[in-house]
Amino acid sequence: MKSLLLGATILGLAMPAAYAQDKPVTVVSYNVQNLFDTIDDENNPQDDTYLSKEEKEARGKEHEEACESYNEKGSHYYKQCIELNWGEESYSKKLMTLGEVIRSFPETPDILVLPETENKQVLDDLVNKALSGLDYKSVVQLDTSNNEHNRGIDVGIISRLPLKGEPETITVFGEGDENTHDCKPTRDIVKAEFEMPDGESMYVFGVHFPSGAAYQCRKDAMEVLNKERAKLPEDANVVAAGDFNFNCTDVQNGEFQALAREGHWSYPPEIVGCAAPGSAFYYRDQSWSFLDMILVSSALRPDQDSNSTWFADLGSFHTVVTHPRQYAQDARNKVRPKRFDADNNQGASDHWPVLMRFLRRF
Ligand SMILES: [Ca+2]
Ligand SMILES: [Ca+2]
Ligand SMILES: [Ca+2]
Repeated sequence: MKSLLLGATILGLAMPAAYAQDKPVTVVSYNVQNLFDTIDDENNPQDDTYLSKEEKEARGKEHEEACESYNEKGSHYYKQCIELNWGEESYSKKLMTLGEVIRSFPETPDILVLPETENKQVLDDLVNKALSGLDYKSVVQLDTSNNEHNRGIDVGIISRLPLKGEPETITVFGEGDENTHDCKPTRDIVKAEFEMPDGESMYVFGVHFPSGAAYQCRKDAMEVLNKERAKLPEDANVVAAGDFNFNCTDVQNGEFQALAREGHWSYPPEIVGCAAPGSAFYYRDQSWSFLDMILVSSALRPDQDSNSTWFADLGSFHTVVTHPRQYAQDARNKVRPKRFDADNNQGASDHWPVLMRFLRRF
């Protein structure tokens, strides 16, 4: 009798183990701050900023004229176009630093959305050289964004999960297209469908909306995303991740929230305002913003009826700041993201990565 009881107790204790979580699927968005290769893309006048000093000097007047064609003479960007020394050493250091940062995460991402990548080659280099052995088998970088207005940077996605179907890009404001607020072409939205470990589909939109004062264009870009999301079934697993560029004022005045509601997106409770934490820091007004976010469709809410076997742990959303190269500090010892500086090859990016976990429903 005693042994029977004991057996029942052990069984009883063992029960909850059946409910233990499988490994979560982790999504990270990381704006990698101008990940350019060192090769001149003949179709892109603007990648000439990212050449070695040696190459620029050899080109002489021709290079100066190229710089002047897409930068106001005397401006910061003009100066950068003339002076930046983007040689093999800087490129390699940048690549390996990003790899070290990503490897330092307690959990390396299953899906990694990467705004500000020049072309597929830089992502292949990242995966093969800096992230080798981590099993990133899906590399999405369609290199379609307008070069003239955006330096030729695109949003890329790498993943351990297999792709389903062909990824595609959505033009946000087309060249020569009429749009309400005269917005210039911006980075294309990239859309990819991945196969979750149980076979379910997960749609990922990678975004990089207009920054800074282009507030109206940022809102219009979000409307484009909302329209694309509406083309997918209401009960689909959908994630939108990337650099939305909504600054903390856009959040404080409720503009971002209104657009998120319109697109039926849920977002993490950390998205509130201008105090820390955030993924980017504005020195001018000393404020923090989650320019980088991860939004999810209703089907991924744990508190809503859903046929999905997955849900988003919205509370798991946070910055991942795990490597010394990610840190800059001011005189008062306050920390913020440390941008990569080609002069000394220090730093990583002017953004911190953000992470969210996706778990199996009980
Ligand atoms: Ca290039
Ligand atoms: Ca070029
Ligand atoms: Ca490109």
